[in-house]
This record gives sequence, C-alpha cells and structure tokens, in this order.
Amino acid sequence: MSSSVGTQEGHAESNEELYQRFSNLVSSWPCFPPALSISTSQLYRHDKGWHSRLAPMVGTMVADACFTARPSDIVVATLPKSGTTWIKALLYSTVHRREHPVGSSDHPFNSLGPHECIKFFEFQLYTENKIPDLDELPDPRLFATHAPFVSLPRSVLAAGCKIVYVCRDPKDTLVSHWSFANKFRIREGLEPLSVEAVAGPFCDGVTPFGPYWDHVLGYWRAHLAHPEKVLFFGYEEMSRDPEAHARRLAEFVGRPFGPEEDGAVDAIVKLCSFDHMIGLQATKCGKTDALTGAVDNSWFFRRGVVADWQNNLSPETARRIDAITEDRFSGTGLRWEWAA
Ligand code: PPS
Repeated sequence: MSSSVGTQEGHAESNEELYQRFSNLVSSWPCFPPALSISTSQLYRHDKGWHSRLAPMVGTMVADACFTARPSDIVVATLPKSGTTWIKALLYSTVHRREHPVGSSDHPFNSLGPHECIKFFEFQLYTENKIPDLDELPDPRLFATHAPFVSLPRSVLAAGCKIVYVCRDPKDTLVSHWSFANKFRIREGLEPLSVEAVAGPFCDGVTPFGPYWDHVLGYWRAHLAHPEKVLFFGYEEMSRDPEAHARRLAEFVGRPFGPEEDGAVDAIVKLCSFDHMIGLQATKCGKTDALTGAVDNSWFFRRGVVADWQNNLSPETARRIDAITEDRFSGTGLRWEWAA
C-alpha cells in the first residue's frame, strides 16, 4: 500500500494530505442536510453536478487521481439499488467459472458476498486515507463504482477498460434505496423516513450519485459512442431473460460460453438468482466492510422483483417520476418501457 503520491510540483504528498485536500475541496461545494435527502448524512454537490456524502465523493476523487487501470480491467458501474449485487455476482462467476465451477465446494460465494468479490473504488478501496496496491491482482481485475461517467477514474477511460452498466426503473430504485436507507436510520436510532418524504429530493436530483437521469444518460451515451467498451443492461430486461443477458455479458468480457459448456449458463444464472443467493450462508450471516461500517450482506437482498414501487409509491409520485423520465430520456434512443 502506497503512503505518498507524487505531485506536479515534485514534492511527495502523503495520503493523508491528498485525502485532506479533496475533503477541503468537497467541503467548499454546496451541501444538503440529511433532512433534504435519503441520506443519513449531508450530501455535497460535486462540481460536475452529482451528489454524494463526503467520504465516497473524496474516494471517487482519490481513485481518479491514483488508480492505474489496465486495458483488461472490467468495471461495474451502477446507481445504488439498480442491480449492482446481481451483476457483480454474474460477472464474477462468469469470469472465474473455470477455476471456480458452479457447485464446487470451495466456490467463493459460499463464504463471500458479491461486494467482497468485486469491490467498490469509493466505498472499499479508496477509503480512510488508503491508496491500495492493486498491482498484484491477477488479470482480469474486476472493480465497481457508483460514480457517474463524468467522474470515472481517468485511467479507466484512457486504458479502454470495459464497463458494465445496469440501470433500473427509477421508481424501483427509489423504493429500494429508501428501504435500505431506513435500515441505517434504524441502526443509528433515527426515525425511518416515509418514501414520499424522500421522493421529492429524488426528483430534484439530490440523491446519492444522482441525479438519477444524468447518471443513466452519461453511461447510455458512452454505450452509444463505444458499444464495444460499455455494455448497457436494464434490470427489468435481465429479470425477463437472465440467460440471454448472462450470455451477452460473457461475450462482452471476452469469455463466451462454448458449445462444450453444456448447462453452464443455466448454472450461473441459477447460482446468481435472488432466490438462491438470499439463502446462502454468506448472505444470511456475512458482512461487507464499507465506509458505512460493516453492512449485513442480507441488506443487499430485499424482494428482487420488478415494479414493487406499485406497493409503495402514490400514483402522483409515480406519475411525477415518469414525467421527468419521459422528458429526460425522450429522443435519446433509450427505451424505458417500465414507464408505460
Ligand atoms: S447496492 O447497495 O447499490 O449494491 O444495491 P443493488 O444491488 O444495486 O440493489 C439492491 C436491489 O437489487 C436486488 N437484488 C437482486 N435482484 C435480482 N437478483 C439478484 N440476485 C439480486 N440481488 C439483489 C435487491 O433485492 C434490491 O432490490 P429491492 O427492490 O430492494 O428488492
């Protein structure tokens, strides 16, 4: 692990100084108290227009400054509560299917959650004044981020890494995030929030790594410009046909399923399915260390269905979100059939 970073002026800046410099910068940007968002702590607005708590925003900036990508790296990019855990599971088990066949007694998923198999830059790697040494990791290295496209580590783009993006109906993303955030609130002794209370800030874009619509469009445009580098999936389409998506994912990362791999796609889809993963010991008893403290792996699994928003959002709120989505996505070529 490195403890200092070279600067253009030539003097070595310690990790602490680097993190402090970015913390000072973020602290000078507009901030929104927790009462005005889904978050339990205040959100800052990055000068590139997105929001986050201080530490993950600083981690994103440190990753931008310090991460050295290799062309073979693969980066999962998502908004929180869009299908991150699922796509991490699919990607990891697909890439490592030869050394870790599905069903093997020592398969990593027997002891580790997907978030420990593929770590976030800003929540797990570039945190607490650390600059991790990632050189020893074997190719292909797998990473994840919630950062918007405009704030990806610059070396990810320069190296031409492959990026796997998943988006989800904003109404389900909101409901899932609201439920997740309330778990933290209850753990911290705070009153849970009503979903309607957080829907307003969500629509205003004041949500972690949002505005939702900017995040999706950033990666959608990157996908249109470079489809061979940016894969773009929708949670709803994955739910409808997980096998086709597992195949497309495998092809995209250069590991297509061959004719001799009888039943392999089906096995991976079943391994990564909500119903299977929620029953794993690693889900029931495991935890993932992140900036927010150790999080029970079970918190990443709730219902795992499409359109659960219908059980939680008022028709007015749903219409408001759909109207923004239609306004922002029309003419972009992005199909958002969930908004019908
Ligand atoms: S996080 O915290 O950003 O990583 O959360 P994320 O994984 O993006 O979103 C959590 C929601 O995804 C559901 N989930 C799944 N759906 C289908 N298949 C699998 N394997 C799976 N794993 C997690 C999870 O239940 C959350 O959605 P909701 O609607 O809250 O159930």
